[in-house]
Amino acid sequence: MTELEKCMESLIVIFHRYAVQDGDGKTLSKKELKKLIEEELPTFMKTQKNPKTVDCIMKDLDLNKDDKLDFEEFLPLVVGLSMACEKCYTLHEKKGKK
Ligand SMILES: [Ca+2]
Repeated sequence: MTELEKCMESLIVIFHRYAVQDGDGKTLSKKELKKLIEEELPTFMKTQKNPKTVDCIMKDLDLNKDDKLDFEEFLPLVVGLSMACEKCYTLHEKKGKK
């Protein structure tokens, strides 16, 4: 597998690892989302001072308002964070060149 394929597989595996915890393996409940963010995105969590962060993320991502995130609804979180990381990465690159 290529690196990108491995990344995609990891995303799927991690999503399902947390999604199965309440018996429903297809969606993340708020509790599962919180656990996923705390355990898999600890650096992001540390930058978030607001205790309501997870609630806000859930609200933003839950497009069909069923209080659960399916894989499609979960992806924008990863995409959004990746874009934020990429911006930092670009900044550091520029700094490094100077
Ligand atoms: Ca939903």
